[in-house]
Amino acid sequence: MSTADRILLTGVRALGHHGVLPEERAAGQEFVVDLELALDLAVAAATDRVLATVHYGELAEAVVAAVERDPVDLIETLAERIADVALASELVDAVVVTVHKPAAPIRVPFGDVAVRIERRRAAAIEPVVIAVGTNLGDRAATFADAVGALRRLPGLAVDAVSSLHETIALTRSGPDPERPRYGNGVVVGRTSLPPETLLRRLLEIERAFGRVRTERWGDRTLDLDLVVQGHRRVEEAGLVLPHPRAHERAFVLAPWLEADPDAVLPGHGRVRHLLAALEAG
Ligand code: PH2
Ligand code: MG
Ligand code: MG
Repeated sequence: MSTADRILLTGVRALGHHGVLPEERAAGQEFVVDLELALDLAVAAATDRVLATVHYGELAEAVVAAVERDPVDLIETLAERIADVALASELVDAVVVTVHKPAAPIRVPFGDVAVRIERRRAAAIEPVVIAVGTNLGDRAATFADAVGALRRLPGLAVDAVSSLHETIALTRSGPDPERPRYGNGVVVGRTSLPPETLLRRLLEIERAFGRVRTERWGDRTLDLDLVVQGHRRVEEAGLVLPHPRAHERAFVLAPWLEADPDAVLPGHGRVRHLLAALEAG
């Protein structure tokens, strides 16, 4: 399990009718459940809000309900059912479930019998669009190398890459033909990373290409912008999704349309139409 934080809930007891033997089905017996939940507890600690974590009282009651439900033959099956209960909270990354059956029908003296399983949430795969811009140095080489770095990024699969479009630098005061021209391109792919993590990786790549952030809208060796990720709407200090200016930037829309002719910018519509409107206006 990757998250270091844990919630431990042990010795939850409930009566169930699980087992292969008819006597077990009829009489029922005690099952004892231990849970180890892996989830990030930092937000709960910082906010002191139970909504930011898993309420262990509610979890315990859900476990008891899972044991008391319709009988199954195997404690393996019961353990799987309980793992699903624990993973029902989106906050939980992974869970270890131990199901003990201390009164199992074993014809020799024994201490305990149990199964233990570990299950983790499958990472959601979301489509993602990344805009690339460069207007200092060898722009074609920078673009090719940046795409290479993106292809090597764990958790990102690159599906399509536009060609490099030469564009006039857009500055705070409008298009400026005196500034070095930009090479702009777009990479379309899929990711299992949360957008905050992906953005951090993009900034690391920018830094590896010698990007220094001096003035906003200034010349840059490499700019990697997250344009959209799935249907996510994010409004944080360093990250807004979808990108708030993508719809009015031909230097994003034109390469994007080339990489994905069916592209849609959530909240604004088809990239094909947005670009046509920009070029007409
Ligand atoms: N990026 C900017 C500012 N201006 N102009 C062009 N042509 N292409 C860009 O990628 C670009 C820009 C800020 O990121
Ligand atoms: Mg940018
Ligand atoms: Mg940027």
